[in-house]
Amino acid sequence: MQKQLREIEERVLEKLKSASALEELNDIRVRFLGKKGELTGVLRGMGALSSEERPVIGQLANDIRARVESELDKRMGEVKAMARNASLSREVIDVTLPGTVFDAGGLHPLTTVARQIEDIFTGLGFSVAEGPEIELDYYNFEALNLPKDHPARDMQDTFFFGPEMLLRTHTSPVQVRTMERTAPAVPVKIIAPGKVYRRDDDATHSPMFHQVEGLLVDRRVTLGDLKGVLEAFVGQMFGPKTRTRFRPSFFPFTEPSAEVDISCGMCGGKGCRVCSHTGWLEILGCGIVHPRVLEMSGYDPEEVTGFAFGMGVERVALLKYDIDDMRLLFDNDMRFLEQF
Ligand code: 2U9
Repeated sequence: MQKQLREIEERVLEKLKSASALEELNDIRVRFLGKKGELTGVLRGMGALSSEERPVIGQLANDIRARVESELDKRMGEVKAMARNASLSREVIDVTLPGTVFDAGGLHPLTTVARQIEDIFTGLGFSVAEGPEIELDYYNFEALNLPKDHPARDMQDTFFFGPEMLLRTHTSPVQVRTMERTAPAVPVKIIAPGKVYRRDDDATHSPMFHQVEGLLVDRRVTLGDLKGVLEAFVGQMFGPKTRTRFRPSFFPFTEPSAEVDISCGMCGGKGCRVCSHTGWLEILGCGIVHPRVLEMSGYDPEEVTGFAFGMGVERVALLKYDIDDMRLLFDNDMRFLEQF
């Protein structure tokens, strides 16, 4: 029996040496050490041995089992390491190959300009407020002193969904909603950037465009405050040498109202193609908030006053970058966009 055990041991160790796959090693484990394995089979026959022989053979069988198991584990480790190395060498990366070049993305010029405008006003202490693009007639018109039959409603050809719902034609409803929420507390000092919609479509108008409007309501706000804020804005946006000009104008929601021109950056005010030979470029509208507008949103016009302004982001971008057709901003032609 001793001989038989030694012979099994020799054979197993031989097989282990030549095995090169995990499946082979598992087979060997089952065939020799398993419940129906060879070694187990031999041990079952130990009942026939004498009581002197039994412990000797038992000891030998245990030693063999231990040796085979340890050799098996060792080989398992080696075979696993070999498999790992083989897969690593298949995955070798040739770092000398040319890489894949990805084009870096960039911001759309409208995004850049909108953020610049926002940064300047937040730097002056304004907060950013937002609101819905689908609005009620009340917030877009009524609360801004534009009742149903008001002729100035025609200034902003509107997309209606029904008698009371529309696509906002300006971001002013955001200021109205903010005042309603805040009244009668002061100050209200916000800008409202966002998309607006009007039935207009040509080289200088798009049916969807972007506005940034501003509103400051507080005690004793004056036209001087409005001029100071807008001059600070123009200086930062178009350069400190840029001059401003306030021309009287009309809006139903402000009184008095003005349009603001800046000196033409192309010719320095001498007159050129860009400024239609006037030396001036119109960039925004503004005014002192109409007392009725304050009143409708819960403020006492005897206690507080306010100023407001509004500008088209596309218009500012056209002026800043000397672009002559607004549609270029919406065509998504990379040859155009890559220039910014
Ligand atoms: C409230 C009160 C007053 C916002 C204002 C303008 C003047 C203005 C135009 C500029 C070019 C619109 O994009 S554009 O077509 N806007 O001239 N906007 S005052 O006045 C407000 C707003 C909200 C409660």
